[in-house]
Amino acid sequence: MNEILDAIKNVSIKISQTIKYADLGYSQNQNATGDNQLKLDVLSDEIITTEFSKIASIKALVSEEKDEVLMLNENAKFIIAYDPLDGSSLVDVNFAVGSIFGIYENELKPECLVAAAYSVYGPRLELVICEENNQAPCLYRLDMGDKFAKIKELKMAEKGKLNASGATQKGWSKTHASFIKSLFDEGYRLRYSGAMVADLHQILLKGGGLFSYPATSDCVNGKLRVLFEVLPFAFIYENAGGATTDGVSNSLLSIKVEKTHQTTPCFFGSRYEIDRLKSAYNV
Ligand code: AHM
Ligand code: MG
Repeated sequence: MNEILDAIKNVSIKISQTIKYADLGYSQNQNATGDNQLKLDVLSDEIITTEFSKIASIKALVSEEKDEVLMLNENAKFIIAYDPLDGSSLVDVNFAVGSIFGIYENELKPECLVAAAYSVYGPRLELVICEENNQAPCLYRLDMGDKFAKIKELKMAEKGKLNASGATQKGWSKTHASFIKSLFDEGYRLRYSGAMVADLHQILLKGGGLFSYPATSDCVNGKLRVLFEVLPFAFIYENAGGATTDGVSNSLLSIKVEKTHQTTPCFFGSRYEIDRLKSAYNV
């Protein structure tokens, strides 16, 4: 596992350098869910594939930017599912973006998730790692010597003040729209950049609030991907004392994974907001 976490540190530094200095623009390809792949998405995916291919304990890689599972070592135990560059369309406006990693043992299902991490490419390079279940995630920051220094353990408060509500409002259900309005009526402040990593990082570091990406009339299963985006963050939030749901079940970590690029409605937050959302959604 340490080898994998070291590799995540290395690729985060390399991707951060690539974002700073590489040429921007669209590549000719589309990924499995039909998005235009930015060159930076492809470069980031290549950086991660190259680095992880050196590690004997990794069985396979599953990437948001690859249509198929990439088998590395048939008899090894870890499968890594990752989004190499989440929020990549925001690089051209110089917003913070990130990479997300879920480390699964033997099978791609939530019960097999053994660690999760994400890096944030913002004014600083930060990394959050949750090394195992029932352990608080830890915040690291790149120091002047290009080493990740441990900053602190992350614990969420019971209730926050931020409300990050994603997706096109005209496609929201009445239930969702009135719930989000009720949070604003209660005094919550809007914070939404459009990069999941940056938005969830803000809520986690500020102690609490709600991030939502609901089902909409045109995307009934939401937009965010279960294996690469949703489960790693659910693991981190719940281990930080927060809570999650898909609007139907008690936790995002009880989702049944049926296909690699599956999406789901998702809600992450501190306990108070998720409890309120569950009662609004009749969970
Ligand atoms: P991406 O993986 O193609 O970058 O898409 C995922 C991003 C998330 O980072 C973000 O939360 C969401 O898409 C924003 O979508 P919207 O603009 O519909 O709110
Ligand atoms: Mg993404």
